[in-house]
Amino acid sequence: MQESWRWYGDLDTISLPEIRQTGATGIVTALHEIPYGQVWPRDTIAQRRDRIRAAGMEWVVCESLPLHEDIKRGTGDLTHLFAAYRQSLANMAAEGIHTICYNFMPLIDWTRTDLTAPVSGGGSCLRFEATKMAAFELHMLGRQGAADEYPPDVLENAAQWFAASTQADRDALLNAIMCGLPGAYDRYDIDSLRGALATYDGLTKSDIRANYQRFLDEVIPTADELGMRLCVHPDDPPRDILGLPRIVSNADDIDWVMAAYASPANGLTLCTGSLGAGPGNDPVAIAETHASRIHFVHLRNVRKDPDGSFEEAAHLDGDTDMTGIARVLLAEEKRRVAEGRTDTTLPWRPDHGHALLSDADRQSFPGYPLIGRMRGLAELRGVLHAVQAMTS
Ligand code: DNO
Repeated sequence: MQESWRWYGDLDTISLPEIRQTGATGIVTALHEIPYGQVWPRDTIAQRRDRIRAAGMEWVVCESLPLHEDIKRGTGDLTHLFAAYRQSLANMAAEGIHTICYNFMPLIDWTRTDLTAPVSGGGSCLRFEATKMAAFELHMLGRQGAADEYPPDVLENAAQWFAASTQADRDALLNAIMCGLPGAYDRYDIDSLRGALATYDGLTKSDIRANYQRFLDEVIPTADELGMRLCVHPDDPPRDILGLPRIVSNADDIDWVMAAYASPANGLTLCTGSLGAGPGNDPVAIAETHASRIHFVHLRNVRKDPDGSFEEAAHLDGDTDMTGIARVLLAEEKRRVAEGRTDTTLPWRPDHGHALLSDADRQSFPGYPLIGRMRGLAELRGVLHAVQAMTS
């Protein structure tokens, strides 16, 4: 397993020399400044790679090469968008980057309702509160049909939260929900969000699956030829959000994706945090089933509440069995060695972290503070070393 760390390039307040001190040797990054749908130029990729190399690390995974919304929605003539995606892949491969993470979440990426929820021992974490999500959908956005998706007690709590909330509370909630996308992405206010949601009106899960199938058919053959590995990131949280159908949320969905195009180039980012937030999901079982197609790993833990709320727990706390995950992944690496595969070292990163100690004084992307992530990295490093030693 190779320790890696997400870095947001010039948008990041954490520098490469600081990251080097965490012990990570791999960098996970993207050309966040390039708008969706445009080709990533070779020289810009090379410059970014060389900058990382000069700091003593390697750019090991591209997270993410995002898909233009038209591809997910299946609107218009997509020829130029698929061509641009393939060209970006070719440019990345030419500069030595072969592992590409992306997601197929319509419109918005990860979703939380609180960016600084208190943690009992001090510090803060990201949290998804069913009550607040319902309050947002019903009382701020006024989304038709939202009431049918929550149990009565959550609806009642949502009405109470809204009645007691100040404008500042509501602004903070909108900001938290819209915060999932770093870099040069669209941000919505309530009106523009309504407009954006309307562009998905009438699209069902099977429509989105058909659009995803088309994407795979268009790009996986190229990735195959280039010796690349694409790895889809699961939905976060793994459920429909704002009425938008999500199709990479559970074991059945992932079975579908893997079967939709049977090639190593069509792989999975194992995100234990995203999958772990689904009450019916068993991340260890999913990892076992699809081990040979996992190309990148996000290790994170969550603690779930019965009403669908969850919060990001410390990396070894929470509901997911991290030692079990370590066992599966380390066994998979051995299996790959025995099989003669070349991709025998899985890149992983501590995904998110609590904001701890001086993290609060430093502006970083929500979920991506220095000290909290370094704690997660160090704890997980210990687990991986111990499991490795016990199983070799
Ligand atoms: C959140 C991340 C996601 C992830 C994308 C991958 O912190 O895990 O934003 O990068 O969904 O495309």
